Amino acid sequence: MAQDATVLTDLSDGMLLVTLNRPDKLNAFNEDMHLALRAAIQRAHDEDEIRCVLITGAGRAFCAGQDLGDRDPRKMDGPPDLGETLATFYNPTLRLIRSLEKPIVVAVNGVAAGAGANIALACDIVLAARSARFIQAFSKIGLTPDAGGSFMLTRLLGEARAKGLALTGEPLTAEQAADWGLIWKAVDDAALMDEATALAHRFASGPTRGFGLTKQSIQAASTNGFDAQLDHERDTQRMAGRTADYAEGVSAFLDKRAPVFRGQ
Ligand code: LHQ
Repeated sequence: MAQDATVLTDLSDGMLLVTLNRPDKLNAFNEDMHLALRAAIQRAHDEDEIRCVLITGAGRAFCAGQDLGDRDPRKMDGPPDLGETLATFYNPTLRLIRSLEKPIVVAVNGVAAGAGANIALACDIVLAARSARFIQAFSKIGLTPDAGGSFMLTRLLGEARAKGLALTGEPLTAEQAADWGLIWKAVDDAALMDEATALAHRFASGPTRGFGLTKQSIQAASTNGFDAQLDHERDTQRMAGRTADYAEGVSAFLDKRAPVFRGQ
């Protein structure tokens, strides 16, 4: 593992730990970090051995969004095409996160701003240190929520709170984020990594295919109507019922023993 890499990865017992690693810039995204994060998530798609991903940030921040030093308008010939930046760098990674058929846990260890906040919110289980803050920083620089933020905020919080956060750019505490249902849990700072790691390891030894189908099903419910979602449940349960882990889960229950899931 190269210590100067913009993203550090470490695979242990089926859990891929992914650490955003530009602490001097509060882990803001430059092009290299974009590509390295994408490669890490792609690896989780490709390798059966990986059964859960845990993402966190090095140093005192989780991620401050786009590196604005790379976007200095005074050093550009004309107005930038930020749509192109999203299409090239952010959106493919967000699609990989949402389509990964394995749980992604995020340990938000400090401030999460702009696209940094929204990438965390696109993952499956968000734990945040009590000292962490979520900031929709876009309005402060004349931009609009991206990296899936307009979707996630509105789905998770409703229009009033989504607009409040996006238009004011005011920081939201981890506690408030949990109370509002934006994240799973606020955790004492000192306990964050232990708790997140224990949860990620638990997922890494769970019924991986069932987890993947659960993730798909809940995401589909954001856009499906009731009838379409019943059909979706029928199809995903059919697939889950054909997995070896389902057979193991029921057998273990009937045998009154702990199941041993193999992710198959
Ligand atoms: C940074 C950054 C940063 C560079 C802190 N960049 N250096 C998509 C499409 C294309 C373009 C535009 O963007 C997007 C999506 C987006 O993400 S837009 C939103 C971009 N992010 C922001 O606007 C957040 C900017 N940062 C902040 O507001 C503050 O730094 C926060 C509130 C995150 C933290 O505040 P503090 O704890 O007071 O830390 P600090 O401001 O002192 O920052 C520490 C260092 O990190 C500092 O560098 P220095 O050399 O002075 O120590 C900052 O310049 C650097 N840094 N964020 N995004």
